Amino acid sequence: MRAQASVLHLDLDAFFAAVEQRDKPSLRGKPVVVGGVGGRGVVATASYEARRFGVRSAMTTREARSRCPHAAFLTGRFHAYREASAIVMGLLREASPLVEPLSLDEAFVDLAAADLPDLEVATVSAYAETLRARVHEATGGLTASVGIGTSKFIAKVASDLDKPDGLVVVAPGTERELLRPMNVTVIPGVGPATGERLRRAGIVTVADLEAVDLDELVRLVGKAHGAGLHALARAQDDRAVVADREAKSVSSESTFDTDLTDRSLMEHLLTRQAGEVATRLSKHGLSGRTVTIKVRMHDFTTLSRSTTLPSPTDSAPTVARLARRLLADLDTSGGVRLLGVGVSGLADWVQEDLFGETLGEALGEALGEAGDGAETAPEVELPDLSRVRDRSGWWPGADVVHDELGRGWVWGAGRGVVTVRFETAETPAGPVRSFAHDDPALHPWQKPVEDEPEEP
Ligand code: TTP
Ligand code: MG
Repeated sequence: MRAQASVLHLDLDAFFAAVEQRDKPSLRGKPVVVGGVGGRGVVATASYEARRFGVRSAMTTREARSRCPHAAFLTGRFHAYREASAIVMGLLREASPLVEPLSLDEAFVDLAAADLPDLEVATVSAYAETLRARVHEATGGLTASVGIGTSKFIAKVASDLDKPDGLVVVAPGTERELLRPMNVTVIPGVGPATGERLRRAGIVTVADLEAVDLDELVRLVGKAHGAGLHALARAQDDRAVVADREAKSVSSESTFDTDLTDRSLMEHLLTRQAGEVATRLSKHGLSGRTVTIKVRMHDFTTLSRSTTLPSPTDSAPTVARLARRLLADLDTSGGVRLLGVGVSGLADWVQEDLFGETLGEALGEALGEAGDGAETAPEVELPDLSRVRDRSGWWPGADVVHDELGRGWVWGAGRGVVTVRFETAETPAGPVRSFAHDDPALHPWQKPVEDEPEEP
């Protein structure tokens, strides 16, 4: 714990839903649910208007529909979320060289490394308000909640206290007071299982937890966990803000605004991504031992699978082969919305020349294949991804463009008819028109593909 409140945590409000409301003026101020809209889909997030009806992240879309039938149910547009995220992270990096992103919409910022005259509560508060205003302006209207405190733990707790569009600075010395009445689940690492174990022992609040001595805690939740809980219950947290976590891995991923089901296409995409990753690795003179794939399913569950090699590689065929092997173990029959390949466990050297053959053999064994090292990409024609649509062809929320009427989004589709609302972030709420689903004047609109940012 620091002497001054110099750790800032920023988290965008109802992130995906807020981006949708920004880009779809008719939905501003209305309940919006983003997630898998199919029969087995789950909610990724809901606007605060929808949360009033009890809609929550990870709830089934079916349940969300029954709680808030009049909400707009939209499938995600990840290109727009990534773009907004990049703008926000860029602003934070201007504020301080020490920025640690945790996900697309949240990050820690070390204000001790920022250019501030001092770290008094008044100074950091004013700074945070400026930052929030900048985020609002640069993203075209997204709001962020910010917490500031003497540690990561406190900053993160604080950013949640006055959500949405809030700022809470926890003055040094008031941390324990703040935590005491809170439920133990506020502590990082206390999930439902640990929370339940503690509850059975009569420990519900942080104050209850504080009263338990270390030995007893270790008995309750185990040694590693017990020590951590004992410290965090007393607001003791010395974790540093670590910048440039993305430098610890190199990855490439693509999101498809619709579900991919063709296995050979997925393999082809992984192979291509492996090639990109390998190129970047060798460009920077890096290699890595762990190959990871990331797969987001049709219902927004995201899985990752990884495998570790005996020695580092920067070889495209090797990464590709491992990636495809990892995919082979996953059931993707429901459809896939995102695929990615990453290499981590980086070293600044490659062993290939000296041990190339040995490595090839080791790999072959690891893969249960002959270690001949020869690699051929599967023979598939790569379709134009802008043409890959789901079964109905048009999914709710998708960006479209009409030859005469311009840009809009799919409001609904079915029975051969697609209904579009013609509006964008820059227009007022626009008119609604329906078309035959194969109307030649109506096209999917996609942002031109850019280089994917590297993943933390
Ligand atoms: P969160 O920051 O947890 O949620 P949020 O920004 O929607 O709402 P708030 O912070 O105001 O409470 O997550 C950020 C985004 O991550 C969210 O908009 C959607 C996505 N997400 C999922 O896809 N699945 C999930 O289960 C969660 C929690 C989030
Ligand atoms: Mg958020």
